[in-house]
Amino acid sequence: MRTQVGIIGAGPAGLMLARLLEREGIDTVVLEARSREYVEHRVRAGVLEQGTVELLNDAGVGERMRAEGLVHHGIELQVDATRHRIPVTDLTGGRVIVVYGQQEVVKDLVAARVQSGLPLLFEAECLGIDDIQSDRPRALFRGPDGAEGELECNVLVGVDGAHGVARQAVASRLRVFERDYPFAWLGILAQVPPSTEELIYARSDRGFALHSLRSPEISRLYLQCAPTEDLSQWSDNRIWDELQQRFAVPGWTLKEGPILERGITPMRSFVAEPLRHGRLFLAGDAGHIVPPTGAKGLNLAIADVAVLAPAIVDWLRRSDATGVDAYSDTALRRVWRAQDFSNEMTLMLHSNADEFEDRRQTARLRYVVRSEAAARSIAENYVGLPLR
Ligand code: FAS
Ligand code: PHB
Repeated sequence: MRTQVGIIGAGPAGLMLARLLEREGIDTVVLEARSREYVEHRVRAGVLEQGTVELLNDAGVGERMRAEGLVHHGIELQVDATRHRIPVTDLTGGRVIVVYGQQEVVKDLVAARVQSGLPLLFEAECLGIDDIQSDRPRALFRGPDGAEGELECNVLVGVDGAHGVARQAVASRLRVFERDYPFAWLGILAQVPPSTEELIYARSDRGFALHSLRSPEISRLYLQCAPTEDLSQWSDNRIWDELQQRFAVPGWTLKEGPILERGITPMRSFVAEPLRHGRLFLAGDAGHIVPPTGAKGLNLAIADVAVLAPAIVDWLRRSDATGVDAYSDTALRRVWRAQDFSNEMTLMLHSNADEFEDRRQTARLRYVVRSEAAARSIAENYVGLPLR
C-alpha cells in the first residue's frame, strides 16, 4: 500500500489527525490493531477542554457532542468535608469544559472516516516501522486475515498509545522522563443519575474520590486505591460504601446504582523526547502520559495533532518544513505545562503516606479554595490554554 501519511492507531489522536489531513486533501491510511467494536467501547476520559471542543466543531464532527455533551462552568473541590465551587468560566473570561465520553468522540470520528470511504483498517496491527530517515518510511502490518502487508508513505505518525510500536522503534534515540505515583484509581461506570451537576474532586482522610458524569442517566466515579489493588476484592457494596464515606458532607447523599464497568488505572507521568525522528512523528499517549486528575490525557493528544496536522500540510504541499521542524518543541511545551498541572492536582487531592507531604498538600488545597488568585490558576489550566 502507498499513501502520503501513514497513521498508526485509531484512538482520538490518530482519528483526529486523519480528519484534519483529509480536510486538506492529504491522503492517509489509518492502521488500528483492534476491532471497531473494541475501540468504540473503550471507556476512558470524559472531560473535553474548550480547545478540543472547538477543534471537533471546526473539523465537522461536533454535531452529537453539541447535542449530548454536558457544558460545565465550574468544578467542586472538597476538603474538610466541605465543598467549594471553582467557577472556571467566570475565572477564565468565558471558557468552558464539556463532559462527553472519549468513546463518544471516537465513535464520531470513526463514523466520519467510514462515511468518507477513506482507508481505516481495523484489526491491522503494525508490527514494525522502517526507513524513517528516508523519504519513504514504511509500516509493516498484519491484516485481519493474518496476511502481512507494507504501507509506504511520505510521513509516518505513531499515535499508537502508551504500549504501541512507534516509540519502541526509536527507543534508543529517546530521552525518557517518568514518575510513578504511589496510588491508582479504581474507576466505575454506574447506571445511576449523577448526584451532582458538576464534577466533585474530594480529598478525604480515607483518600481521594472523583464524581464525574456521562449523561443524565450514567455516572462515572473514581476512588484512590493502591497501585497493586486487587479489583476482585471490591464488591459493588464495598465500592459504594467507600465512595459514600469519601464524599460525605452534611445534607448531601450519593445515589447508588448498578455498576456497568469497573477498572483500575495506574497513575503515572511519562514524557519521551523528542517527538520527531526523521519522517516519524509521535503524538498523544505514544509520546506522553499524565495522571488523569487534571483531565489532560485526551486533550493533550488532540492538542498534539492540532499542531502536527497543519505542519504536515505545509511540508507536503509547499515543502515548507518550518512547522514539522518546530513540532516537537511546540508540542512538548504544552505537554510539560500539562504535566505540571496534572502533578499539582494529583498531589493536592490524594492522601499521601508521607505525613509532611500530606499536610503540605492539604494546606495547599485549603488555600486554593479560599484564594481567587490560586483558583484562577487552577481554572485556566483546567479549561485548557488556547490551542492556537
Ligand atoms: P490511545 O491509546 O487512545 O489510542 C491508541 C490506539 O492505537 C489504540 O486504539 C490502540 O489499539 C492502537 N494501537 C496500539 N498499538 C498498535 C499497533 N501496533 N498497530 C496498530 N494500532 C495500535 N485521560 C483523561 O483525560 N481522563 C481519564 O479519566 C482517563 N482515563 C484513562 C483510563 C485508562 C485505562 C487509560 C489507558 C487512559 C486514560 N486516560 C484518561 C488517558 C487516555 O484518555 C489517553 O490520553 C487517550 O486515549 C490518548 O489518546 P491516543 O494518544 O489516541 O492513544
Ligand atoms: C472522567 O469523567 O472520566 C474524568 C473526569 C475528570 C478527570 C478524570 C476523569 O480529571
